[in-house]
Amino acid sequence: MLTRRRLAQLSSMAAGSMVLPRVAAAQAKPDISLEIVPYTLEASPKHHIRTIAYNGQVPGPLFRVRQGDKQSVEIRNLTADPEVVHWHGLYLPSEIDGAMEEGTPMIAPGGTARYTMKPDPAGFRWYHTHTFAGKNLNKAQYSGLHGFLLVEPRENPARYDREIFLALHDWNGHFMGGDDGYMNPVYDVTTINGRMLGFGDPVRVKQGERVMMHILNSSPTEVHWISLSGHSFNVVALDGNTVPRSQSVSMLRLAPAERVSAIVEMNNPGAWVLGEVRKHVQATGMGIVIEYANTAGKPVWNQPEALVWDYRQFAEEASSTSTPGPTERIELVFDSKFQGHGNEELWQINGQSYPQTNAPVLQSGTRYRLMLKNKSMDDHPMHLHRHTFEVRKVDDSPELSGLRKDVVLVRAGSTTEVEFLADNPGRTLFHCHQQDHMDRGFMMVFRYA
Ligand SMILES: [Cu+2]
Repeated sequence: MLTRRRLAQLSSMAAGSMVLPRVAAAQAKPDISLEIVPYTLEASPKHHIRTIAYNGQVPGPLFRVRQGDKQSVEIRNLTADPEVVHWHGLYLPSEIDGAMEEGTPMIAPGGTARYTMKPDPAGFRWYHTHTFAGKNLNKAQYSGLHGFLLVEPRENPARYDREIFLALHDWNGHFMGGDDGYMNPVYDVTTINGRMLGFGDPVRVKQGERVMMHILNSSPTEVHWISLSGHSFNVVALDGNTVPRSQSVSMLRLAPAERVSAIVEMNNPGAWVLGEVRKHVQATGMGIVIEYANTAGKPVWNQPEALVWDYRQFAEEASSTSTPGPTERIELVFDSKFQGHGNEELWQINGQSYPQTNAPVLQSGTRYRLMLKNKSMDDHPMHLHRHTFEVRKVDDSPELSGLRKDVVLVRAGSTTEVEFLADNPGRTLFHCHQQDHMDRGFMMVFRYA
Protein backbone atom coordinates (compact mmCIF):
# COMPACT_ATOMS: atom_id res chain seq x y z
CA MET A 1 0.00 0.00 0.00
CA LEU A 2 1.23 3.47 -0.89
CA THR A 3 0.92 5.93 1.96
CA ARG A 4 0.07 9.51 1.14
CA ARG A 5 3.53 10.50 2.34
CA ARG A 6 5.27 7.99 0.07
CA LEU A 7 3.08 9.11 -2.83
CA ALA A 8 4.12 12.70 -2.23
CA GLN A 9 7.79 11.58 -2.26
CA LEU A 10 7.33 9.74 -5.53
CA SER A 11 5.55 12.71 -7.07
CA SER A 12 8.35 15.05 -6.14
CA MET A 13 10.95 12.60 -7.51
CA ALA A 14 9.11 12.46 -10.79
CA ALA A 15 8.58 16.18 -11.03
CA GLY A 16 10.02 17.54 -14.20
CA SER A 17 10.65 14.12 -15.72
CA MET A 18 7.10 13.44 -16.96
CA VAL A 19 7.70 9.79 -16.13
CA LEU A 20 4.86 9.36 -13.70
CA PRO A 21 1.97 10.32 -16.03
CA ARG A 22 3.18 7.90 -18.70
CA VAL A 23 3.49 5.03 -16.23
CA ALA A 24 0.03 5.81 -14.93
CA ALA A 25 -1.40 5.74 -18.44
CA ALA A 26 0.21 2.40 -19.24
CA GLN A 27 -1.34 0.90 -16.14
CA ALA A 28 -4.90 1.98 -16.90
CA LYS A 29 -7.02 -0.97 -15.88
CA PRO A 30 -8.39 -2.95 -18.84
CA ASP A 31 -12.10 -3.79 -18.90
CA ILE A 32 -11.32 -7.46 -19.31
CA SER A 33 -8.15 -8.73 -17.67
CA LEU A 34 -7.07 -12.36 -17.86
CA GLU A 35 -4.00 -13.99 -16.38
CA ILE A 36 -3.26 -17.51 -17.53
CA VAL A 37 -1.65 -19.22 -14.54
CA PRO A 38 -0.85 -22.66 -13.16
CA TYR A 39 -3.50 -23.61 -10.61
CA THR A 40 -4.41 -26.49 -8.33
CA LEU A 41 -8.15 -27.11 -8.32
CA GLU A 42 -9.66 -28.69 -5.22
CA ALA A 43 -12.58 -30.56 -6.78
CA SER A 44 -13.04 -32.22 -3.38
CA PRO A 45 -10.71 -32.55 -0.37
CA LYS A 46 -9.50 -35.81 -1.94
CA HIS A 47 -9.24 -34.56 -5.51
CA HIS A 48 -6.56 -31.98 -6.15
CA ILE A 49 -6.09 -31.37 -9.85
CA ARG A 50 -3.01 -29.59 -11.15
CA THR A 51 -4.14 -27.53 -14.09
CA ILE A 52 -4.08 -24.11 -15.77
CA ALA A 53 -6.75 -21.50 -15.06
CA TYR A 54 -7.74 -17.91 -15.80
CA ASN A 55 -7.02 -15.62 -12.83
CA GLY A 56 -6.52 -18.63 -10.56
CA GLN A 57 -10.12 -19.82 -10.57
CA VAL A 58 -12.27 -22.46 -12.30
CA PRO A 59 -14.29 -21.43 -14.18
CA GLY A 60 -12.63 -18.11 -14.99
CA PRO A 61 -14.30 -14.85 -14.00
CA LEU A 62 -17.76 -14.02 -15.36
CA PHE A 63 -17.61 -10.93 -17.56
CA ARG A 64 -20.82 -8.99 -18.15
CA VAL A 65 -20.50 -6.53 -20.99
CA ARG A 66 -22.95 -4.35 -22.88
CA GLN A 67 -23.54 -5.30 -26.52
CA GLY A 68 -21.46 -3.10 -28.82
CA ASP A 69 -19.59 -1.26 -26.04
CA LYS A 70 -15.87 -1.18 -26.70
CA GLN A 71 -13.91 -3.35 -24.24
CA SER A 72 -10.19 -3.17 -23.64
CA VAL A 73 -8.73 -6.65 -23.20
CA GLU A 74 -5.42 -7.62 -21.61
CA ILE A 75 -4.26 -11.24 -21.49
CA ARG A 76 -1.06 -12.20 -19.69
CA ASN A 77 0.35 -15.68 -20.24
CA LEU A 78 2.26 -16.78 -17.14
CA THR A 79 2.66 -20.39 -18.25
CA ALA A 80 5.45 -22.16 -20.15
CA ASP A 81 3.39 -22.75 -23.31
CA PRO A 82 1.96 -20.42 -25.97
CA GLU A 83 -1.70 -19.59 -25.38
CA VAL A 84 -4.63 -17.97 -27.16
CA VAL A 85 -8.12 -16.97 -25.96
CA HIS A 86 -11.10 -17.66 -28.21
CA TRP A 87 -14.28 -15.60 -27.70
CA HIS A 88 -16.87 -18.24 -28.52
CA GLY A 89 -20.01 -16.98 -30.27
CA LEU A 90 -18.87 -13.43 -31.02
CA TYR A 91 -18.52 -11.71 -34.40
CA LEU A 92 -14.91 -10.59 -34.05
CA PRO A 93 -12.17 -9.90 -36.62
CA SER A 94 -10.03 -12.99 -37.34
CA GLU A 95 -6.99 -11.27 -35.79
CA ILE A 96 -8.55 -11.36 -32.30
CA ASP A 97 -11.16 -14.13 -32.57
CA GLY A 98 -8.67 -16.45 -30.93
CA ALA A 99 -7.64 -19.26 -33.27
CA MET A 100 -4.21 -19.37 -34.83
CA GLU A 101 -5.74 -21.08 -37.87
CA GLU A 102 -7.53 -17.77 -38.53
CA GLY A 103 -4.38 -15.70 -37.99
CA THR A 104 -4.77 -14.67 -34.33
CA PRO A 105 -1.22 -14.43 -32.93
CA MET A 106 -0.37 -16.83 -30.09
CA ILE A 107 0.65 -15.25 -26.77
CA ALA A 108 4.20 -16.40 -26.00
CA PRO A 109 5.12 -17.68 -22.52
CA GLY A 110 5.53 -14.56 -20.36
CA GLY A 111 3.89 -12.47 -23.06
CA THR A 112 0.91 -10.13 -23.00
CA ALA A 113 -1.76 -9.46 -25.63
CA ARG A 114 -3.70 -6.19 -25.63
CA TYR A 115 -6.55 -5.21 -27.94
CA THR A 116 -10.06 -3.84 -27.93
CA MET A 117 -13.24 -5.59 -29.04
CA LYS A 118 -16.90 -4.76 -29.46
CA PRO A 119 -18.92 -7.72 -28.17
CA ASP A 120 -21.75 -8.71 -30.49
CA PRO A 121 -24.26 -10.41 -30.63
CA ALA A 122 -25.99 -10.25 -27.26
CA GLY A 123 -26.40 -13.47 -25.33
CA PHE A 124 -24.66 -16.11 -23.26
CA ARG A 125 -21.17 -16.50 -24.74
CA TRP A 126 -17.96 -17.89 -23.31
CA TYR A 127 -14.21 -17.81 -23.69
CA HIS A 128 -11.71 -20.64 -23.73
CA THR A 129 -8.27 -21.70 -24.85
CA HIS A 130 -7.81 -22.82 -28.46
CA THR A 131 -4.56 -24.78 -28.40
CA PHE A 132 -3.40 -28.29 -29.28
CA ALA A 133 -3.34 -31.06 -26.68
CA GLY A 134 -2.53 -34.25 -28.61
CA LYS A 135 -1.74 -36.98 -26.12
CA ASN A 136 -1.42 -34.59 -23.15
CA LEU A 137 -4.82 -34.73 -21.46
CA ASN A 138 -4.00 -31.89 -19.04
CA LYS A 139 -3.61 -29.28 -21.76
CA ALA A 140 -5.88 -27.15 -23.98
CA GLN A 141 -9.58 -27.73 -23.28
CA TYR A 142 -8.70 -30.56 -20.87
CA SER A 143 -7.47 -27.79 -18.51
CA GLY A 144 -9.43 -25.19 -16.54
CA LEU A 145 -9.15 -22.54 -19.26
CA HIS A 146 -12.79 -21.57 -19.73
CA GLY A 147 -15.11 -18.88 -18.42
CA PHE A 148 -18.50 -17.19 -18.90
CA LEU A 149 -19.18 -14.07 -20.97
CA LEU A 150 -22.62 -12.49 -20.87
CA VAL A 151 -23.21 -9.92 -23.58
CA GLU A 152 -26.16 -7.92 -22.29
CA PRO A 153 -28.65 -6.71 -24.86
CA ARG A 154 -29.44 -3.00 -25.11
CA GLU A 155 -32.90 -3.79 -23.80
CA ASN A 156 -33.51 -6.78 -21.60
CA PRO A 157 -37.12 -7.61 -20.75
CA ALA A 158 -35.96 -9.56 -17.70
CA ARG A 159 -38.59 -12.09 -16.71
CA TYR A 160 -36.58 -13.72 -13.97
CA ASP A 161 -35.44 -12.81 -10.48
CA ARG A 162 -31.80 -13.80 -10.68
CA GLU A 163 -29.22 -15.56 -12.81
CA ILE A 164 -26.81 -18.35 -12.03
CA PHE A 165 -24.02 -19.68 -14.23
CA LEU A 166 -22.98 -23.35 -14.25
CA ALA A 167 -20.09 -24.96 -16.15
CA LEU A 168 -19.84 -28.72 -16.66
CA HIS A 169 -16.34 -30.14 -16.97
CA ASP A 170 -14.40 -33.42 -17.09
CA TRP A 171 -10.96 -33.90 -15.56
CA ASN A 172 -8.06 -36.34 -15.20
CA GLY A 173 -8.53 -37.84 -18.64
CA HIS A 174 -6.66 -40.82 -19.98
CA PHE A 175 -6.97 -42.67 -23.24
CA MET A 176 -8.71 -46.01 -23.19
CA GLY A 177 -9.24 -48.45 -26.03
CA GLY A 178 -12.83 -49.24 -26.94
CA ASP A 179 -14.27 -52.43 -28.39
CA ASP A 180 -13.76 -50.99 -31.85
CA GLY A 181 -10.00 -50.62 -31.27
CA TYR A 182 -10.20 -46.82 -31.18
CA MET A 183 -8.67 -44.79 -28.34
CA ASN A 184 -10.98 -42.35 -26.54
CA PRO A 185 -10.49 -40.15 -23.47
CA VAL A 186 -12.22 -41.26 -20.27
CA TYR A 187 -12.33 -39.24 -17.05
CA ASP A 188 -11.95 -39.90 -13.32
CA VAL A 189 -13.47 -36.65 -12.06
CA THR A 190 -16.37 -34.51 -13.25
CA THR A 191 -17.50 -31.18 -11.78
CA ILE A 192 -19.98 -28.33 -11.91
CA ASN A 193 -18.22 -24.99 -11.39
CA GLY A 194 -15.04 -26.84 -10.42
CA ARG A 195 -16.54 -28.84 -7.53
CA MET A 196 -17.72 -32.43 -7.20
CA LEU A 197 -21.24 -33.05 -5.93
CA GLY A 198 -21.40 -32.37 -2.20
CA PHE A 199 -18.18 -30.36 -2.04
CA GLY A 200 -19.22 -26.98 -3.43
CA ASP A 201 -21.55 -24.39 -1.94
CA PRO A 202 -25.17 -25.21 -2.69
CA VAL A 203 -27.16 -22.81 -4.86
CA ARG A 204 -29.49 -21.21 -2.31
CA VAL A 205 -32.92 -20.29 -3.63
CA LYS A 206 -36.24 -19.02 -2.28
CA GLN A 207 -39.68 -20.40 -2.97
CA GLY A 208 -41.39 -18.53 -5.77
CA GLU A 209 -38.17 -17.31 -7.39
CA ARG A 210 -37.67 -17.58 -11.12
CA VAL A 211 -34.02 -18.46 -11.61
CA MET A 212 -32.35 -18.09 -14.98
CA MET A 213 -29.79 -20.86 -15.30
CA HIS A 214 -27.05 -20.32 -17.86
CA ILE A 215 -25.44 -23.73 -18.33
CA LEU A 216 -22.26 -24.30 -20.32
CA ASN A 217 -20.70 -27.61 -21.28
CA SER A 218 -16.99 -26.78 -21.24
CA SER A 219 -16.02 -30.45 -21.45
CA PRO A 220 -13.13 -31.18 -23.81
CA THR A 221 -14.92 -34.16 -25.34
CA GLU A 222 -18.09 -35.31 -23.55
CA VAL A 223 -21.79 -34.76 -24.16
CA HIS A 224 -23.65 -34.26 -20.86
CA TRP A 225 -27.25 -34.83 -19.77
CA ILE A 226 -28.55 -32.69 -16.91
CA SER A 227 -31.71 -32.77 -14.85
CA LEU A 228 -32.85 -31.01 -11.68
CA SER A 229 -34.93 -33.32 -9.52
CA GLY A 230 -38.36 -31.97 -8.60
CA HIS A 231 -38.21 -29.27 -11.28
CA SER A 232 -38.36 -28.67 -14.99
CA PHE A 233 -36.37 -26.35 -17.24
CA ASN A 234 -38.12 -23.78 -19.38
CA VAL A 235 -35.56 -23.49 -22.19
CA VAL A 236 -35.51 -19.94 -23.56
CA ALA A 237 -32.18 -19.80 -25.39
CA LEU A 238 -29.69 -22.21 -26.99
CA ASP A 239 -26.07 -21.11 -27.42
CA GLY A 240 -27.21 -17.72 -26.07
CA ASN A 241 -29.77 -17.10 -28.83
CA THR A 242 -33.48 -16.86 -27.98
CA VAL A 243 -35.32 -19.89 -29.35
CA PRO A 244 -38.48 -19.33 -31.43
CA ARG A 245 -40.43 -21.81 -29.27
CA SER A 246 -39.49 -21.97 -25.60
CA GLN A 247 -40.27 -25.38 -24.11
CA SER A 248 -40.51 -26.92 -20.71
CA VAL A 249 -38.33 -30.03 -20.53
CA SER A 250 -37.29 -32.43 -17.80
CA MET A 251 -33.68 -32.69 -18.91
CA LEU A 252 -31.06 -30.99 -21.02
CA ARG A 253 -28.48 -32.38 -23.39
CA LEU A 254 -25.37 -30.29 -23.90
CA ALA A 255 -22.68 -31.25 -26.38
CA PRO A 256 -19.19 -29.81 -25.84
CA ALA A 257 -19.30 -25.97 -26.18
CA GLU A 258 -23.10 -25.82 -26.21
CA ARG A 259 -25.01 -23.55 -23.82
CA VAL A 260 -28.57 -23.73 -22.56
CA SER A 261 -30.35 -20.83 -20.86
CA ALA A 262 -33.43 -22.01 -18.98
CA ILE A 263 -35.73 -20.50 -16.41
CA VAL A 264 -36.52 -22.70 -13.42
CA GLU A 265 -39.51 -21.87 -11.23
CA MET A 266 -38.59 -22.60 -7.67
CA ASN A 267 -41.90 -24.10 -6.61
CA ASN A 268 -40.93 -27.30 -4.81
CA PRO A 269 -39.21 -26.59 -1.47
CA GLY A 270 -36.49 -28.92 -0.30
CA ALA A 271 -32.91 -29.77 -1.14
CA TRP A 272 -32.43 -31.20 -4.63
CA VAL A 273 -29.63 -32.43 -6.86
CA LEU A 274 -29.00 -30.83 -10.23
CA GLY A 275 -26.74 -33.34 -11.92
CA GLU A 276 -25.69 -35.65 -14.71
CA VAL A 277 -28.53 -38.01 -15.52
CA ARG A 278 -26.25 -40.98 -16.19
CA LYS A 279 -25.48 -42.53 -12.79
CA HIS A 280 -21.90 -43.50 -13.55
CA VAL A 281 -21.07 -39.92 -14.55
CA GLN A 282 -22.83 -38.32 -11.57
CA ALA A 283 -20.89 -40.77 -9.38
CA THR A 284 -17.64 -39.12 -10.52
CA GLY A 285 -18.88 -35.76 -9.26
CA MET A 286 -21.07 -33.97 -11.79
CA GLY A 287 -23.76 -32.45 -9.62
CA ILE A 288 -24.62 -29.46 -7.44
CA VAL A 289 -27.15 -29.05 -4.63
CA ILE A 290 -30.06 -26.64 -5.05
CA GLU A 291 -31.28 -25.71 -1.58
CA TYR A 292 -34.38 -23.74 -0.62
CA ALA A 293 -34.14 -21.34 2.30
CA ASN A 294 -35.16 -22.86 5.64
CA THR A 295 -34.94 -26.47 4.51
CA ALA A 296 -32.70 -29.20 5.83
CA GLY A 297 -31.96 -32.79 4.97
CA LYS A 298 -30.14 -34.83 2.41
CA PRO A 299 -30.49 -33.56 -1.15
CA VAL A 300 -32.88 -35.66 -3.23
CA TRP A 301 -32.09 -37.19 -6.62
CA ASN A 302 -34.84 -38.80 -8.71
CA GLN A 303 -33.34 -41.01 -11.39
CA PRO A 304 -34.93 -40.41 -14.83
CA GLU A 305 -35.40 -43.53 -16.92
CA ALA A 306 -34.49 -42.33 -20.38
CA LEU A 307 -32.33 -39.72 -22.05
CA VAL A 308 -34.53 -37.28 -23.95
CA TRP A 309 -33.60 -34.32 -26.10
CA ASP A 310 -34.61 -32.99 -29.50
CA TYR A 311 -33.47 -29.74 -31.09
CA ARG A 312 -36.58 -29.69 -33.27
CA GLN A 313 -38.99 -28.85 -30.45
CA PHE A 314 -37.38 -25.40 -30.08
CA ALA A 315 -37.59 -24.50 -33.79
CA GLU A 316 -40.46 -23.38 -36.00
CA GLU A 317 -41.42 -25.57 -38.91
CA ALA A 318 -40.54 -23.55 -41.96
CA SER A 319 -43.56 -22.98 -44.18
CA SER A 320 -43.02 -23.73 -47.85
CA THR A 321 -43.69 -20.07 -48.61
CA SER A 322 -40.88 -18.73 -46.42
CA THR A 323 -37.92 -18.67 -48.73
CA PRO A 324 -34.98 -16.66 -47.38
CA GLY A 325 -33.57 -16.19 -50.89
CA PRO A 326 -31.07 -18.06 -53.00
CA THR A 327 -28.65 -20.20 -51.05
CA GLU A 328 -25.39 -21.85 -52.10
CA ARG A 329 -24.97 -25.41 -50.91
CA ILE A 330 -21.71 -26.80 -49.54
CA GLU A 331 -21.57 -30.51 -48.81
CA LEU A 332 -19.23 -31.57 -46.02
CA VAL A 333 -18.80 -35.30 -45.38
CA PHE A 334 -17.29 -36.38 -42.05
CA ASP A 335 -15.43 -39.65 -41.75
CA SER A 336 -12.46 -41.18 -40.01
CA LYS A 337 -9.52 -43.19 -41.14
CA PHE A 338 -8.46 -46.06 -38.93
CA GLN A 339 -4.82 -45.68 -37.92
CA GLY A 340 -4.37 -49.14 -36.45
CA HIS A 341 -5.29 -50.62 -33.08
CA GLY A 342 -4.21 -48.49 -30.11
CA ASN A 343 -4.11 -45.28 -32.11
CA GLU A 344 -6.56 -42.44 -32.44
CA GLU A 345 -8.29 -42.21 -35.75
CA LEU A 346 -7.51 -39.46 -38.23
CA TRP A 347 -10.55 -37.29 -38.94
CA GLN A 348 -11.53 -36.11 -42.37
CA ILE A 349 -13.85 -33.60 -43.98
CA ASN A 350 -14.50 -34.55 -47.60
CA GLY A 351 -11.64 -37.04 -47.40
CA GLN A 352 -9.08 -34.49 -46.17
CA SER A 353 -7.53 -33.77 -42.76
CA TYR A 354 -6.47 -30.29 -41.60
CA PRO A 355 -4.20 -28.64 -42.61
CA GLN A 356 -4.41 -30.51 -45.96
CA THR A 357 -8.02 -29.37 -46.45
CA ASN A 358 -9.74 -27.35 -49.14
CA ALA A 359 -10.83 -23.92 -48.00
CA PRO A 360 -14.24 -23.08 -49.45
CA VAL A 361 -14.31 -19.48 -50.67
CA LEU A 362 -17.29 -17.44 -49.46
CA GLN A 363 -18.84 -14.45 -51.23
CA SER A 364 -19.75 -11.73 -48.78
CA GLY A 365 -23.53 -11.27 -48.68
CA THR A 366 -24.34 -14.81 -49.83
CA ARG A 367 -26.29 -17.33 -47.77
CA TYR A 368 -24.74 -20.79 -47.50
CA ARG A 369 -26.31 -24.07 -46.55
CA LEU A 370 -23.83 -26.51 -45.07
CA MET A 371 -24.93 -30.11 -45.62
CA LEU A 372 -23.20 -31.88 -42.72
CA LYS A 373 -23.09 -35.59 -43.53
CA ASN A 374 -21.70 -37.68 -40.70
CA LYS A 375 -20.58 -41.04 -42.06
CA SER A 376 -18.62 -41.88 -38.91
CA MET A 377 -19.75 -43.86 -35.85
CA ASP A 378 -19.42 -40.91 -33.43
CA ASP A 379 -21.56 -37.82 -32.81
CA HIS A 380 -19.72 -34.55 -33.51
CA PRO A 381 -20.34 -31.06 -32.04
CA MET A 382 -19.58 -28.86 -35.06
CA HIS A 383 -18.69 -25.21 -34.41
CA LEU A 384 -18.49 -22.31 -36.84
CA HIS A 385 -16.41 -19.35 -35.66
CA ARG A 386 -17.39 -15.68 -36.04
CA HIS A 387 -20.94 -16.40 -37.34
CA THR A 388 -24.29 -17.70 -36.11
CA PHE A 389 -26.01 -20.38 -38.17
CA GLU A 390 -29.62 -21.45 -38.37
CA VAL A 391 -30.39 -25.14 -37.94
CA ARG A 392 -32.57 -26.01 -40.97
CA LYS A 393 -32.77 -29.80 -40.85
CA VAL A 394 -31.95 -32.45 -38.27
CA ASP A 395 -31.83 -36.04 -39.54
CA ASP A 396 -34.96 -36.43 -41.69
CA SER A 397 -36.91 -33.60 -40.12
CA PRO A 398 -39.01 -31.20 -42.15
CA GLU A 399 -37.45 -27.82 -42.86
CA LEU A 400 -36.95 -25.84 -39.65
CA SER A 401 -36.47 -22.15 -39.03
CA GLY A 402 -35.49 -19.72 -36.32
CA LEU A 403 -33.15 -21.96 -34.31
CA ARG A 404 -29.87 -20.04 -34.25
CA LYS A 405 -26.75 -21.65 -32.83
CA ASP A 406 -22.97 -21.74 -33.13
CA VAL A 407 -22.56 -25.44 -32.28
CA VAL A 408 -24.68 -28.32 -33.51
CA LEU A 409 -24.32 -31.97 -32.56
CA VAL A 410 -24.40 -34.03 -35.75
CA ARG A 411 -25.42 -37.56 -34.84
CA ALA A 412 -23.52 -40.58 -36.13
CA GLY A 413 -24.76 -41.71 -39.51
CA SER A 414 -27.04 -38.70 -39.96
CA THR A 415 -27.18 -35.46 -41.90
CA THR A 416 -27.80 -32.04 -40.36
CA GLU A 417 -28.26 -28.91 -42.46
CA VAL A 418 -27.40 -25.43 -41.23
CA GLU A 419 -27.50 -22.07 -42.97
CA PHE A 420 -25.57 -18.87 -42.41
CA LEU A 421 -25.13 -15.50 -44.04
CA ALA A 422 -21.52 -14.76 -45.00
CA ASP A 423 -21.35 -11.27 -43.51
CA ASN A 424 -18.11 -11.18 -41.52
CA PRO A 425 -15.14 -11.25 -43.92
CA GLY A 426 -11.97 -12.88 -42.71
CA ARG A 427 -10.72 -16.39 -42.16
CA THR A 428 -13.33 -18.49 -40.40
CA LEU A 429 -12.63 -21.75 -38.65
CA PHE A 430 -15.10 -24.63 -38.81
CA HIS A 431 -14.31 -27.63 -36.66
CA CYS A 432 -15.43 -30.40 -34.38
CA HIS A 433 -15.28 -29.04 -30.82
CA GLN A 434 -14.17 -32.34 -29.39
CA GLN A 435 -10.53 -31.69 -28.51
CA ASP A 436 -9.16 -35.07 -29.57
CA HIS A 437 -10.97 -34.79 -32.92
CA MET A 438 -9.81 -31.26 -33.74
CA ASP A 439 -6.29 -32.28 -32.77
CA ARG A 440 -6.55 -35.10 -35.31
CA GLY A 441 -7.49 -33.09 -38.37
CA PHE A 442 -11.21 -32.36 -37.89
CA MET A 443 -11.01 -28.69 -38.96
CA MET A 444 -11.22 -26.54 -42.04
CA VAL A 445 -10.92 -22.81 -42.70
CA PHE A 446 -13.40 -20.87 -44.83
CA ARG A 447 -12.03 -17.89 -46.72
CA TYR A 448 -13.82 -14.86 -48.09
CA ALA A 449 -13.24 -13.91 -51.71
CU1 LIG B 1 -15.77 -34.86 -33.43
